[in-house]
Amino acid sequence: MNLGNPETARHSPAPRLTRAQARGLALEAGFAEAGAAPLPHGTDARDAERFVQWIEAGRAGSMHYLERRVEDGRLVRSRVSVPFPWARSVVVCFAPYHSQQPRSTDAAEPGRGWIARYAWSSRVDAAGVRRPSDYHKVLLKRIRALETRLHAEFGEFESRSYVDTGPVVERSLAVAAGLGWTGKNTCLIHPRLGSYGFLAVLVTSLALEDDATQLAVPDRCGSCRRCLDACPTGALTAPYQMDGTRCISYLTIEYKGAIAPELMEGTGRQVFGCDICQDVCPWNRKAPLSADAELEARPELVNPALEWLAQMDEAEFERVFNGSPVRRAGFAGLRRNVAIAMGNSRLARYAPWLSAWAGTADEELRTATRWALDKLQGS
Ligand code: B12
Ligand code: SF4
Ligand code: SF4
Repeated sequence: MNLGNPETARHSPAPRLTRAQARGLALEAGFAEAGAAPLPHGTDARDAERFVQWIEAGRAGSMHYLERRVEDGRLVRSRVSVPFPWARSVVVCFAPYHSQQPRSTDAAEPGRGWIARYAWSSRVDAAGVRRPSDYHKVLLKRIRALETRLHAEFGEFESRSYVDTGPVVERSLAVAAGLGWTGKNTCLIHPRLGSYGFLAVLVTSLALEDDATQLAVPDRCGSCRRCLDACPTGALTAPYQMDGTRCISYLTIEYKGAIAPELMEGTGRQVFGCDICQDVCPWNRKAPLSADAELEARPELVNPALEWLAQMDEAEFERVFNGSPVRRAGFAGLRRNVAIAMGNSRLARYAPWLSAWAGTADEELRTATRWALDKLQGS
């Protein structure tokens, strides 16, 4: 292409991104898989409708950032074109975090809590010390490297890179980009890599070459219902439908406040996030283990003893979880979750911990503690 000759430049069509090119550069940037979709994509209107219904049914609970609207009333996240009218394509990348450690659904000693697998991540630094890592930071670096690479290739164009926190429904874009299908547990399942994986998206104003290599991945859940049957709080209200306000992941990470008794019961031993509907999924049995050196499991976070978490003061919490996704729950939130897990353990040895917390001014901890003490007394 001769961009040096103004005549030629005026008449040659704008360069287009191809799927193969996007995928190749994403893999070079450190992702395990990637796909791309033109925007608006083929199911844009359907997905927008689903998102609107989800929000209007109150499924987002206290996650008010999901409910933001523009002046004309449209939900910001309903379509990529709402926040980014210039968007013409999206590259969606997948980074697996599957590891050899046990599942939350495997038998464990009583008195062990559960921290979601995605939050175990760590890496060994230059001095040989293992440090907590957070996928947001790790993958943002990679998706920005991809963005820089595309700018080197195509010059000036509009672009935005996100990992989790952007105003887009990443799983919807991942399906459109051909990365997998939406499972009945609402997770994006890659046919080879399973669902233990993070998504990162790059929205661009580049046109995508219509190269016809895109094949939608068919829904392979079939007649399976394991996730629906295993969800302890009834958060999966129907296949592909999640009530966020009942999900243990929401309750233990996002929700600040006192949790309803029946949901505390269902929370079981999960003290941060929840893996149950993925741990029972047959597509994660076949998935290869992740070899990502920046997302390696920290052994101490696998089946942690509730005593270890309970004895932490704020300084220790910071020391253990600074740089880790677990920090998002906050010290007070994690302690509330530990109190609930202690109640669900029915182990009388936790009564002194719970009694010591019962008089706290913190309402969320007080409610959880009193409920847990009742459980221990009833056991
Ligand atoms: C809010 C949020 C949550 C909420 C709500 C989850 C939910 N199901 O909506 C809570 C706190 C509960 C949560 C939990 C978890 N989350 Co979260 N979360 C998000 C966030 C920020 C927004 C999701 C959203 O917009 N939800 C609204 C609904 C409508 O959108 P959705 O479920 O994502 O969309 C799909 C389905 O709803 C489906 N759909 C809707 N109706 C119907 C009907 C039919 C018939 C069909 C087929 C499909 C369908 O269409 C969409 C895609 O195709 C995204 C990041 C992002 N910016 O997108 C991460 C994200 C979805 N979370 C992620 C992760 C890792 C988790 C947890 C595994 C963490 C954990 N271990 O605790 C759990 C998984 C729980 C689960 N079963 O989904 C990953 C998911 C990766 C994957 N492989 O799917 C994301 C993409 C973050 C990331 N960048 O990696 N999360
Ligand atoms: S993450 Fe846990 S609580 Fe949430 S839908 Fe899955 S099994 Fe249910
Ligand atoms: S457990 Fe079964 S129904 Fe649920 S997501 Fe996996 S394959 Fe689909």
